[in-house]
Amino acid sequence: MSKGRTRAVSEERASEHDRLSTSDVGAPPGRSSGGSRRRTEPRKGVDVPLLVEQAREGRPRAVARLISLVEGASPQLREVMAALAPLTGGAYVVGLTGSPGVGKSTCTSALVTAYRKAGRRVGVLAVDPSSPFSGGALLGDRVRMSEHASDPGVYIRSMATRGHLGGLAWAAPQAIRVLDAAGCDVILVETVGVGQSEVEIAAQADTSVVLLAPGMGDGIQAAKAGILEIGDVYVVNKADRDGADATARELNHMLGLGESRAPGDWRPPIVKTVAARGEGIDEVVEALDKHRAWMEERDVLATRRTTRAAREIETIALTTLRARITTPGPAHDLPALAQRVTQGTLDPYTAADTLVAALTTD
Ligand SMILES: Nc1nc2c(ncn2[C@@H]2O[C@H](COP(=O)(O)OP(=O)(O)O)[C@@H](O)[C@H]2O)c(=O)[nH]1
Ligand SMILES: [Mg+2]
Repeated sequence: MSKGRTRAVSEERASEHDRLSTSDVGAPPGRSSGGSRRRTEPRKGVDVPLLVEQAREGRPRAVARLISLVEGASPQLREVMAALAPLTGGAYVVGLTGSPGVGKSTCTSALVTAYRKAGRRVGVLAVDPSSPFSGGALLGDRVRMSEHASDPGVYIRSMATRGHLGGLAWAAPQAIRVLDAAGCDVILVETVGVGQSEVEIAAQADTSVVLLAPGMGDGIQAAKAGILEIGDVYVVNKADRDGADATARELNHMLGLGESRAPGDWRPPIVKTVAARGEGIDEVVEALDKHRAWMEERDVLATRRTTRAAREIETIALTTLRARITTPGPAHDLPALAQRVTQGTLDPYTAADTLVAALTTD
């Protein structure tokens, strides 16, 4: 970071640093991490319209602050989302999933390079749904993304869920909206870990990329985790290593086993890459473009996005309901109901009916 810049510029620079250095302080809804309070919970009374305007102009600081409002579940979150709504829908969201160490961050970084060469603005969101802490994996991501740290056409942000159930499902789509409104043409969402949460993230992407690498026992893992169903594009990374062809063959075989495709259906391609050297990345971009075109031709994209929005609404509604259930109101009292169930004077189903009825009248 240069010290010789003008104040305005150095502020921008500082915020670019911010977006990297805050990468592991993402708080789940309703919580914040102590040391980063200042950043994750911007002071009250943020001028949302101004912030949104600045984000639209592509100012990294404004983008970073909007995402912080999202992560910190700011009271102004609703205002932010209302202001962003008309500005979204322009970005193409690509999800990258796969086991830790397979090369997601390296591949993401290489994709950023490719998209930047094509003049596209890129947002990167690295999310860690598996761990309550953002440890080594995200730290490594920062190193692998660092070459883009000073590029004003790239926003990079990491989020950890800190073990908060549903936290990621809740926060990630909102962060994607911020990047979308900020004018990103492409948003790359990298998830760490394998499992259900990863599948959920894939549901938020327009196109899902599943990465594998030779010698990681990935084929079996992939089948177990059900990620063979979510890939629109498969990448066998580390093709410089022995066994890449075997992994690709095994994958091809496994994908074929589950085949019940009609003519015209999408057949997920398998692309071999050496992400560390940027090899095969153009082919990945080509596969992503093809998938996008395929979806647009058939209205699949619109359907996917509507499904995504439905899940998003559902998640927000459930989060709201859960909060109301656990906060006693005038007509409902969960602890009191629980006590009656324990005493045997009420059955849990009747108790639940009472609770649900009370929630809608309270
Ligand atoms: N040999 C080889 N190593 C790679 C390749 N791509 C990434 N790596 C290395 O694999 C390690 C994990 O990469 P990373 O991108 O952090 O994986 P992630 O955990 O999936 O994000 C790093 O040391 C990378 O340098 C590749 O194509 N070939
Ligand atoms: Mg990574």
